[in-house]
Amino acid sequence: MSTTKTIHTRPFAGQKPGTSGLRKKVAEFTQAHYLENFVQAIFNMLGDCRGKRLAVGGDGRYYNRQAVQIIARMAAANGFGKLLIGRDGLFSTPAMSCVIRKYATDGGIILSASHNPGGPDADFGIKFNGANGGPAPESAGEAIYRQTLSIDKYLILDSEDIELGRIGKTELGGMEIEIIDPVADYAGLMASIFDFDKISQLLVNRRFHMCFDAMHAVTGPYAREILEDRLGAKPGTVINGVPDESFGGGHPDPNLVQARELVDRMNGDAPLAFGAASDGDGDRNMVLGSGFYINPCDSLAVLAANAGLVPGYGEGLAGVARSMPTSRALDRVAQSLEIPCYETPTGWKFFGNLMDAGKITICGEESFGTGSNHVREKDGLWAVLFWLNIIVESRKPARSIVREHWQRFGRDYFTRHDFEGIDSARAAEMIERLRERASGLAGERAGELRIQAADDFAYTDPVDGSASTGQGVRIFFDDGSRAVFRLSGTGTANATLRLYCDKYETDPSLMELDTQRTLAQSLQAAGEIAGIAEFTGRTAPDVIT
Ligand code: VG1
Ligand code: CO
Repeated sequence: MSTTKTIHTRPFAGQKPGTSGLRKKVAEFTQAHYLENFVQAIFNMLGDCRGKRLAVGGDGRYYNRQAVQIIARMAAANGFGKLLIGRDGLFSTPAMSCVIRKYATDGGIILSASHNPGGPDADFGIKFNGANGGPAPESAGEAIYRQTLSIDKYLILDSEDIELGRIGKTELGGMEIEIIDPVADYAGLMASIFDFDKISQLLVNRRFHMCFDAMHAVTGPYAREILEDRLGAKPGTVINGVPDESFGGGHPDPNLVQARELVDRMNGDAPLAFGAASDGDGDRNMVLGSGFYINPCDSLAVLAANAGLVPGYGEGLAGVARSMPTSRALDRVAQSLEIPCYETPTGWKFFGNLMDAGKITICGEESFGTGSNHVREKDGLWAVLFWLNIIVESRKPARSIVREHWQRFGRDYFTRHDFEGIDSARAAEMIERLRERASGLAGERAGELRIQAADDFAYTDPVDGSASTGQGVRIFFDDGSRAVFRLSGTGTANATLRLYCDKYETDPSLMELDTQRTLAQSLQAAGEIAGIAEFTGRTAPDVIT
């Protein structure tokens, strides 16, 4: 017999969700009561949980399975009616969004710290998605945080672990548990959007070789089933496809630095036509053409411009959206399609309302995240399939598609410079000082450039009117370039400063320039205005994307 226990607890400081849920070191998460407090705070925020239905799963990192067991016991004790769990405790973030929507659960809990490294000495994370399948909006995040500040007890069942490896239904303390295949529903959704027959013809073609790097994270089983099993891509197309608790010791961050193996293969003896990588929880993607890096801002714009080639978007796009630091390449596509383009703060939680209200169909971020209203999350594999569908319909390689896009719309050169592991107090001081000065910067000279306008980005949700302030300082220069400063909200130690920079070019003969050189002057000016060297002690960024 299992019995419900009431455990007395005390609040932990700092359980405030960031850009994408709560992320901390594993050592912090595994302290007695730490995870439990946060989970109970989610349940308290939801109110009366009796009879409610919840989906649970994660990216397979260290502590994923234990966390699923704890959540199951707590859900049963709190009176939930049903729990849907991905087999082995797995769900990619987009698949979770798909499952919440398909089975109309009251929400879902995703165990992931996305691209942050995994393992006993690395990071863990937890995020709550609502009934629409999307990340909890800021107001819900605030409500959860308030609960964590006053929590004094949580409910948990005293019971054996449940079997996570076998598909089927069981019961725990009166709550139904159903273990489901984490891939099937998602794969079915992809098949309903894209032309699988045509993509399959491309992938079985002896001359078209591609590689998908799952980076030892959750996308492996998804990519294998969809690309290799359903679409017939050659065995071995998916590399690093078995989820590992510490992601093979790497950072599952799809960029040129972390996805080294993919990059090497792209440039190897047998050149590949197309390459892609996804992050820890499968919501972000990097796509590469043959010898050609595709900037995520351009990728987003290309998807929007070519959506008409994909069956799922044949009826056209209602509108599009991008996060503020993302380049304005998307805006140019929207203008030509005569559809609205929304500019939101960083993080997927701001897109959900726009999608629910039918205002946008496709959206994305500069950080390798793109998605559409098929779910309420960014979706890495979806973007890869989208690209393949465009390639097969246009009969052009990825590289030509991007080049032709630039010729038609002009090119937005874009880069992001990350200064990692910097002192949190100094970083906050730097941003604070920029904020205070922003409104007075217009007209000032900075190196060779003059500042045309500057502000501290604020956003009012056009659907529910909620306001979000302090979302990044923007500086617009008189040569049409733009610099943006903000601090990362996904790290677990110290601070990371992100400096984003873009510049629009319309001269057809200037479409193939070096990005860093093209943006050097603006980056230099931005660095001087903010005093990056002075505040961070750094003269160069740690990561450039
Ligand atoms: C980063 C990215 C942001 C993305 C977020 C979550 O946030 O910049 O665009 O939405 O990660 O992505 P920040 O606050 O560190 O800049 V994921 O794939 O970690 O869920
Ligand atoms: Co992610």
